[in-house]
Amino acid sequence: MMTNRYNNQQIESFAQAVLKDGHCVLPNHFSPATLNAWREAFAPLLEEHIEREGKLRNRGLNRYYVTLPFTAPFADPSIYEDEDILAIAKLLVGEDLVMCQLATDTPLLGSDYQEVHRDAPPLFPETGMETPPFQLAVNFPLVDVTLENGPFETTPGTHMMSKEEGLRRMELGEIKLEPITMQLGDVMIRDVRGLHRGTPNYTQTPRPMVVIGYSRRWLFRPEVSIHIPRAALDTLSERARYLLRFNPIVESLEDKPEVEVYQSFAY
Ligand SMILES: O=C(O)CCC(=O)C(=O)O
Repeated sequence: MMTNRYNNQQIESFAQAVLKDGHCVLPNHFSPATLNAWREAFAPLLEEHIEREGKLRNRGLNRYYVTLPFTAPFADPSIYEDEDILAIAKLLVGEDLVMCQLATDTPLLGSDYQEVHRDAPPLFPETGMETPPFQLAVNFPLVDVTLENGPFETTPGTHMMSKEEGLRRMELGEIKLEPITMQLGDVMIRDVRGLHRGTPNYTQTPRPMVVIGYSRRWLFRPEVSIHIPRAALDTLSERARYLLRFNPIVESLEDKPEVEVYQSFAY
């Protein structure tokens, strides 16, 4: 039985931090043993990915976006149905939220600074105005993230301004990129509109960062989806089936696109 670590007031203040700054971090939230098992299972997936489509280099040199298969160890309700994370996410993107993405971002030795970007366009670009949140990334690393192995860098408050305005204020020095170092087990919840970038990994060890996407029920991002094996459906909780309700059901996880669909990622 999954339980909350945080009380309502604490949940509310995490949600408030995301609304104000664009992100919050839940320290030591997931079990390192679980994440170590993910890291081991992920290593061959990364290798296959690099062999298959490494030449596309769409995330920058030596940096890869890899979708995780919805199977063990990654199809883990203790992670994607975490009570605290769902409670915070519901305050931000609604009680009827959906889970729409299960993937990883991994810089390796030889990676570089990315262009500063957001992960979603504004809903109403012609107004120049931002809205309440509609898409969240729940990020957690599969190793400790230090200043040496490519910390994610983000900027407070830029999710509520246009990209142009955010870049202008960065240029003026009013807003600065902040590296987010993390321990294995820490979880970041962020509004994907915040201006951010990946940074170089100067070490020999890959730095996988998982991304679970939760969004408003009406948002469709054709770039991402989770293929749910039909045989797994009966094993899911009612809540999991609800969270995953708009994802494609497949007969086999082998029936997947030749290359990652999510190639164009920066807005
Ligand atoms: O992995 C990271 O630290 C950031 C990657 C990123 O922002 C992206 O590829 O969109």
